[in-house]
Amino acid sequence: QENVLANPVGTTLDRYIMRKQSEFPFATGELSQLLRDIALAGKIINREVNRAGLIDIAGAFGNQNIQGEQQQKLDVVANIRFIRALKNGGQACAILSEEEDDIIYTGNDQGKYVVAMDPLDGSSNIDVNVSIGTIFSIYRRVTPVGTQATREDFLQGGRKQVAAGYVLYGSSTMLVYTTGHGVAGFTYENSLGEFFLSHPEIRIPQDGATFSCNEGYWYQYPESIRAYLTTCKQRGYSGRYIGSLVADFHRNLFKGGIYLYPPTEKTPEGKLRLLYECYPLALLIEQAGGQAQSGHEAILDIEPVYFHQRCPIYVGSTDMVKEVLSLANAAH
Ligand code: AHM
Ligand code: MG
Repeated sequence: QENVLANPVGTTLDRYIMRKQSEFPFATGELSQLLRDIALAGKIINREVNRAGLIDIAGAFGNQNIQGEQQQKLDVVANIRFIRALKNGGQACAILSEEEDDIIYTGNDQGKYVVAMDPLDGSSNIDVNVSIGTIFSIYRRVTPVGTQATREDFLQGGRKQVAAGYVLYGSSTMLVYTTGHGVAGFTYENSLGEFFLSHPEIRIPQDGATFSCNEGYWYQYPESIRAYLTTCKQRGYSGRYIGSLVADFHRNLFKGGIYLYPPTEKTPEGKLRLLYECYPLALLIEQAGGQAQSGHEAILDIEPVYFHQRCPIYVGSTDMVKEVLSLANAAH
């Protein structure tokens, strides 16, 4: 494990990605390049997020006024920026976004990868200066290089992800990602415009004392979930719910805890989307030593059927996820 403090200059994300790539002598560097493109998209979205409060001030965006984009909502802007970065990068042949119904073609049919993403998650927090995030999930395409990507490329299933991660726009901006060999976290240094390795090998505590869910739905939750939450309260656990998935997930990843979005009467499949919310976070949590379950199976084992599919999710510290599942199973 790298001693970050011993190296005052620090390891930039670019250098880290390059060093990791050299561990795979047969790798062509295309995935590395794609990860760098995603980091660039993160920086660009970070800039937009940082000046979100200025959005209604005439002239604040200078030249961009003529593009008219300053009138758009920030999640739409993030979607545009992200797609543009991947188009310019050339490694992704197609994108699936929460913001759009169908596949977005980048025009790079030679690209070997497809990316599913939620460009700006936490819509209820965007306008009120509360942490929000970008989530991404990467697959190697199954269709031949040089042809147009198809649904199959995106519907491979969570275990086929070759990389996944998120950018959290919080008190600091952080990028956290995995390529299936552990989880690393990088913190953005604004004045240098670089992500620096700050958390080389992230492991989630085995157990925790924090639960994160929207308790406003209490009377819609299944009995077994209410029983679990009651147990948490009897033990004096903390309730923490930001309402931004990335931020809630990130806190629990570092401190231990569980995030729950159970089925409710109104949303029997839960609310969160399988392809660009649940799969990527499930890969991250498994790589960090935690668990992500739907109530019936591991999230990564869920068969994907359609793009904007939803699923219930219980994700976080292994012991907590196991306990909620044992109560749910006992109820059946
Ligand atoms: P969004 O994609 O419209 O932003 O919805 C996803 C968000 C998550 O970030 C968050 O965890 C959840 O929805 C909150 O939902 P609720 O308001 O029902 O608790
Ligand atoms: Mg979302």
